Amino acid sequence: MVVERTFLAIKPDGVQRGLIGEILGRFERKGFKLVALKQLIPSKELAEKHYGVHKERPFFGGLVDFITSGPVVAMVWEGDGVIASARNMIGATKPLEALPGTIRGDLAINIGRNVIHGSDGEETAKFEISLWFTLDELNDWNPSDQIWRVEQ
Ligand code: D4T
Repeated sequence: MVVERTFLAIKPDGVQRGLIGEILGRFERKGFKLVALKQLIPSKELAEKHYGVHKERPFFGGLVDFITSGPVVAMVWEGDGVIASARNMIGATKPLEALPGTIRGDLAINIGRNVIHGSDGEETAKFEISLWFTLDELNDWNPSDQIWRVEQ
C-alpha cells in the first residue's frame, strides 16, 4: 500500500446544517490522518478552477454559485488507500443512490446539495490539494497511536 493524500471539502450545505463534527468524526474514527484543515468562503475563481472539468455542463453556473455561497471546510487526509476509501465513505454523487452507511446515503437527498466533495483519483487529488492549500499549510506529523492503525 502506498500512503496517499486526498482533498475533501464539506460544502456550504454541510456547514450550514451543522454536520462538520459528524463528518470529521467519520474520517477520524476510520483511522485516517488529518494533515490540513481550514474554513473559507471560496472565491469564484477558485470554484471555477476546482470544477473546471464541468465548465460545459448545464449545472456549472449553479454549482459555482452554490460552492461560493458560504463557508466550506477544506481538508487534506492521509493514509493507505485514502483516495478510494474516502470516495466509498462519501457514497454515490446522487444521494438517493448512495448506500446507507455512507455520508451522502445517511445525510443527503439532493444531488446539488450533496454535503461533501472528495478527490476521485491520484492526479485529481494532487491538483486539488495544490489548488486549495499552500505547502506550508500541510502538516507532516505522526499520531502517537499510529502503530495501531497501519501495517508495520
Ligand atoms: P464532487 O466533485 O462534488 O465530489 O461530486 P462527485 O465527484 O461525486 O460528482 P461530479 O464530479 O460528477 O459532480 C460534481 C458536483 O456537481 C454537482 N452536480 C453533478 C449537479 O449539481 N448536478 C448534476 O447533474 C451532476 C452530475 C454535484 C457534484
